[in-house]
Amino acid sequence: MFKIISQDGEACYRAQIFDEITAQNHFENLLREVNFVSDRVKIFGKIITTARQVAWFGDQEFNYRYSGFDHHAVYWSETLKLIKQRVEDITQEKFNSCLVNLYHDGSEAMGWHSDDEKTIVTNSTIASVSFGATRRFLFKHKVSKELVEINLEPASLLLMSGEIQRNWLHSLPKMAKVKSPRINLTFRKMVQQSV
Ligand SMILES: O=C(O)CCC(=O)C(=O)O
Ligand SMILES: [Mn+2]
Repeated sequence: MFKIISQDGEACYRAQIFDEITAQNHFENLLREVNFVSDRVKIFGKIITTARQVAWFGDQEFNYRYSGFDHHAVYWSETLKLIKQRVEDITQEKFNSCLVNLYHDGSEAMGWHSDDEKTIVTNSTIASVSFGATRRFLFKHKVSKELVEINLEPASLLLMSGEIQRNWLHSLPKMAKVKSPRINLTFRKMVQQSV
């Protein structure tokens, strides 16, 4: 693990939490097994259907509301269970839900945001695992505007914890030269689960 942010919250990065073959298997199984659907987000009051696709998993089926929309989570798939176990072994923390994002290529991205919704336990760790194409990932401090950049490689683990969501934004910028897909999983600790 190496620290990339240690001020006003914490972020650290670890490459290769799975060997190459295991990572490739997880990636292919997720692509095949997960029922990805387009996301709907509100940007400047306008509702947009994203090309990026998502799926929610959790300890139980529940509805998670964000960006003005309900998202339905289903129980962990076998592949998700294996990945979650590895993440929990490394972090010694438990996660009760996961957002899976599929970016078909570098034209798909995620804008500046922080994961500070009321449905997430305040200051809890978010564990982000990536498979497939390597993509840039940026943090921006909300006040100083300081930028921190990291490449999220396949099989890597990025941990965000402490007050990072309160003080920093993060984004996954477009990368025109990336022509292959990437899957990202963010393991989270949610409160308020309504079935
Ligand atoms: O794809 C990524 O690495 C970022 C995903 C993210 O920030 C999120 O799902 O909240
Ligand atoms: Mn996020």
